[in-house]
Amino acid sequence: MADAAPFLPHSSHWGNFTARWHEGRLELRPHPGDPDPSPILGNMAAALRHPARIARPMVRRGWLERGPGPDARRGSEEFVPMEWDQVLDLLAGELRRVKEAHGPQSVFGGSYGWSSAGRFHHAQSQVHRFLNIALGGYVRSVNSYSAGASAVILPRIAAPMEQISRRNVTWDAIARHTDIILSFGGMALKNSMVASGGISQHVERGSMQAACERGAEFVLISPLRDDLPVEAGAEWLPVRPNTDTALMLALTHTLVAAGLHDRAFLDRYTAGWDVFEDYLMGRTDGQPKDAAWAAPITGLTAEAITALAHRLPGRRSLITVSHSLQRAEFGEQPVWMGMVLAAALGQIGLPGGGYHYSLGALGHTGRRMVATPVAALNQGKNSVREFIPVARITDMLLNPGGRYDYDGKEYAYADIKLVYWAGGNPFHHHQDINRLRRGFARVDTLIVHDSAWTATARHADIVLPATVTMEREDIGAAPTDPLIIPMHRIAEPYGEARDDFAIFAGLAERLGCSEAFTEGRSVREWLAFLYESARTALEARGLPAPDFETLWREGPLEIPFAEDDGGVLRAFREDPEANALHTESGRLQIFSPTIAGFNYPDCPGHPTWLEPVDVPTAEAPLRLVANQPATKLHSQLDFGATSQEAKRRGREVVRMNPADAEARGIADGDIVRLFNNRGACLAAAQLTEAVAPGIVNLPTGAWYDPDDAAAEAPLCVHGNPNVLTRDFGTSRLAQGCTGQLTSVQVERFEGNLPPVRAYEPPAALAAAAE
Ligand SMILES: Nc1nc2c(c(=O)[nH]1)N[C@H]1C(S)=C(S)[C@@H](COP(=O)(O)OP(=O)(O)OC[C@H]3O[C@@H](n4cnc5c(=O)[nH]c(N)nc54)[C@H](O)[C@@H]3O)O[C@H]1N2
Ligand SMILES: Nc1nc2c(c(=O)[nH]1)N[C@H]1C(S)=C(S)[C@@H](COP(=O)(O)OP(=O)(O)OC[C@H]3O[C@@H](n4cnc5c(=O)[nH]c(N)nc54)[C@H](O)[C@@H]3O)O[C@H]1N2
Ligand SMILES: [Mo]
Repeated sequence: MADAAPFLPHSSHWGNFTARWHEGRLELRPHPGDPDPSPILGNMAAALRHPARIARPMVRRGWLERGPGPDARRGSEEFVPMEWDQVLDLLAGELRRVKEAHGPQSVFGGSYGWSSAGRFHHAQSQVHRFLNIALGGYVRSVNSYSAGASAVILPRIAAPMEQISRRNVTWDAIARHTDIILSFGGMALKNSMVASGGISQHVERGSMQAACERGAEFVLISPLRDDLPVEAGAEWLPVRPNTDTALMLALTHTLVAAGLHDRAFLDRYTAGWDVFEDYLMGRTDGQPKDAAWAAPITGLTAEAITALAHRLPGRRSLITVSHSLQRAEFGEQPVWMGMVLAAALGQIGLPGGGYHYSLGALGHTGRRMVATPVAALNQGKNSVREFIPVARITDMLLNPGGRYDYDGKEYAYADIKLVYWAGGNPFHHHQDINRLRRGFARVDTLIVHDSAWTATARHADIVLPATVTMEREDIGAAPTDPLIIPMHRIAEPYGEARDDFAIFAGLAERLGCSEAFTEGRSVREWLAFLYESARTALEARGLPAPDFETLWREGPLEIPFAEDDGGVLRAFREDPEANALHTESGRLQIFSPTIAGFNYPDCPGHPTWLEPVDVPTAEAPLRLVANQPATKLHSQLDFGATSQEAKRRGREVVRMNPADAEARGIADGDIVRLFNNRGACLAAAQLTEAVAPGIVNLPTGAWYDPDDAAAEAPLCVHGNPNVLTRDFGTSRLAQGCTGQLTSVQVERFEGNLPPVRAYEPPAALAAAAE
């Protein structure tokens, strides 16, 4: 290789960059305008040639020999390599069989997952489009693992989640106006590193520092001290997990008892305060929700709660509630109660004040929107009515025809024969993985596209190797980022990997719908087509609007932000009649007659303290916080350098308080076993005072690596906390994921340490391929 290739622009969910593949190595430079680039970029190099990559199409031998059907051997049988033409014929035949015999309502195509940043090769959009066109539809999933409860409760009590989470208080306004920020669940910088579709500037650290230097006070309410960066200068109140609702009630009670709540705001902008106040003050149940009541529940002192309440009124206060609080039993409650506390303080809709759900969870929040977003791929029309709230997947697979409640109605689970997944990793993201495995054993056929041998790929019947983002051309854009990125190809595809689009185009051809699927466009032509909507919008506003060829040649295009208008809450505050909210009263809903009318004991008509079922017991005395990993996005590129450097002896790190470790004879660096009655996993212990006593913190993301030979129930030897979490909905209202918290015991692991095999291609594969 004589001339070095040029650095070309590309993008990832954790940041824009330029890169080149040079002498067998990836050279990568973060976007030069990014004040705080993410270390997750360090995982990118491994993406290209790691042995965990899937090199060719593979079919599970048992499925080939015995045909489609329920099979508990999924995940432990060997694979047979196949040529592309052969495997596409086989798969097209299976899709035809299932469609004819059982109809599209027997195909689950929810395919939840983050996949990659490019807007065209967005795997989930590709699967949905393909299934709609080729089969007429599929059983879909609604809402997300991120915000299952809020997506349902927020529109009923305030506004659609996107409005509250993305078009609300900005970091600029916080740096300038906010006096005190009560951050429930924190705003860890590890989280805001990530933004779907890409991000060019990580502004959170600088904004928090600017606010702090101006004199803003940050109060962190969280079991982990590092849920706010040192730059925020926060005071830490280590609340007991899943008791925030009780704390918020007590703060509100203290305000009301002292006459410090904003009655004028409540009268003008809210509905149902009176009903709620009867509950708050104990007039309905004889129990005032005061600080003395909340102290033993939350693990804080009554004095600390009262003192905090008195710091709030008369100042520009901001209440932030993280996604994590609602990824737990009764997750609707803290989201709702956080809004009510903010309403009682009367700052909602003012610059830098009020209520923000999920601020800092992603690099999308606290920003302005861009004026002209790039179009998304049209997914076509789905004729199938059946759906599930996304985290009910195992329930559906195990109980065809079973009834479930959701948002005021009753539904039945579809009878699923075929599951199609591309761009997600349910063996990472779903709770109680050992149960999920039993669910997947029930279907006829599981099809997975991925670039690497994740546990999901290992459990599939047909595995198709997908390119990684740097192996293809795409267009990067997010509605909260000012750059449109022409994403150039950095390296040739690994092995025989193909783009998801190319795989679906090959299947569409075999199923007689090639033209409908591709619309006769090449990849380049699709990119130009998606970009065109943004270009014409720019042109209409008299802004620079280069054509696609120019964008492709000249690199990232900066487009202007829309003004910071404070979103719907500001508009509502300014004129509550003209800008009424789309809630049942047109106002902020403190008591909801509609929700009360559903008669759900797990989600009553106003925010309520409900005692969680999953609390520590003698057998499982510690609370596990299974939060997002700092060194990767979910399970993606777990084999990358940044992720690997943070592991110890190849295992994910579980952090715990030194007192809890000492009581168990655990030293820093020891391999420990975390267990409860659902499962067990190994991890490496790290002792730190940043974790409150009684808490252990094992983030998600380590690839599930079951030692099926283990004497007891399967043991994940690598540290995936989802073998421990409980597969149960937030409530009958939203049925959201509750994976953030559970109860466990931890002990030193004695005996022979089983090796981590998570990144080795399936063991029998090599033999079969020889
Ligand atoms: N216990 C617990 N569990 C949780 C959470 C928690 O807090 N606690 N958080 C939940 C949340 S918020 C979320 S969003 C989920 C995330 O869960 P997922 O989105 O499923 O996680 P990822 O690891 O990002 O999975 C993406 C997969 O897509 C693959 N991929 C990437 N690009 C492409 C592509 O172009 N084509 C194809 N075919 N594949 C591609 C990657 O290799 C990877 O395997 O996890 C949830 N799970
Ligand atoms: N680096 C990185 N960033 C990410 C992701 C990733 O995988 N990696 N995933 C992205 C995605 S998809 C999403 S949805 C967001 C998720 O955003 P979040 O759900 O907010 O993120 P988590 O890290 O799961 O949780 C944040 C913190 O909440 C605290 N917490 C947990 N339970 C409680 C509780 O009951 N009370 C209180 N007060 N605090 C509690 C924990 O200490 C935890 O560190 O993150 C995004 N950002
Ligand atoms: Mo998420």
